Amino acid sequence: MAEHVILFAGPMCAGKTTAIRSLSEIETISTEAANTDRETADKDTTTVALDYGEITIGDEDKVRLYGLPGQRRFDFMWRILMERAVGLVLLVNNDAADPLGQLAEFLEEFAELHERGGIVVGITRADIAEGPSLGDYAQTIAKSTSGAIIPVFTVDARDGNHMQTCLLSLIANIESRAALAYQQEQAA
Ligand SMILES: Nc1nc2c(ncn2[C@@H]2O[C@H](COP(=O)(O)OP(=O)(O)O)[C@@H](O)[C@H]2O)c(=O)[nH]1
Ligand SMILES: [Mg+2]
Repeated sequence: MAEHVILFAGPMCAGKTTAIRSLSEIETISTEAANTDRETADKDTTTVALDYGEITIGDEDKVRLYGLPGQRRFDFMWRILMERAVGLVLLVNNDAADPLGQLAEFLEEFAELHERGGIVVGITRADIAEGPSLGDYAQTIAKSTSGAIIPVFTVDARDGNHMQTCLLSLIANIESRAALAYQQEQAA
């Protein structure tokens, strides 16, 4: 049985906790604490530690889903989990103050994962906020990365089907890279 660790990252309110809840087959574990950063987000609680859930793909592949804290002051946790991760679902809320800037920042922060694994971008809260177009997001991705294939979708983090599409496209990407690497190794 193959196991994958997939991370969920993105700004506060991007829908990380919600997405993991929508996907997980087990009761998710979320560590929330009082939000002390009301200027950035007017929420009562915010994720300071981790969200955790699990989903099985097919009958074999167990996927461990970890939601990372959105605030940079917790970014030591990003690094610890990044070492174990094969892929990243990067969620950006369309109603963030500067969603394209946030996207570029997160892509830079997780650059190691484009090279080693895969990234998929999900744009959330597009139903409630008029923000940049998918084309704008795709352009930011093209500018921020060199030649990485990073799909971008509009998703609703509350919708399990949307999130499964997102996750499956990421896993397909990861597996095709692994297959390619294997072929190259055999040919060498
Ligand atoms: N309308 C709408 N609400 C969403 C969407 N995605 C997430 N939300 C809501 O946005 C809020 C913030 O989500 P949360 O998962 O707490 O964000 P986190 O800070 O990234 O963990 C919650 O109330 C979600 O229900 C979306 O696509 N559309
Ligand atoms: Mg959260």
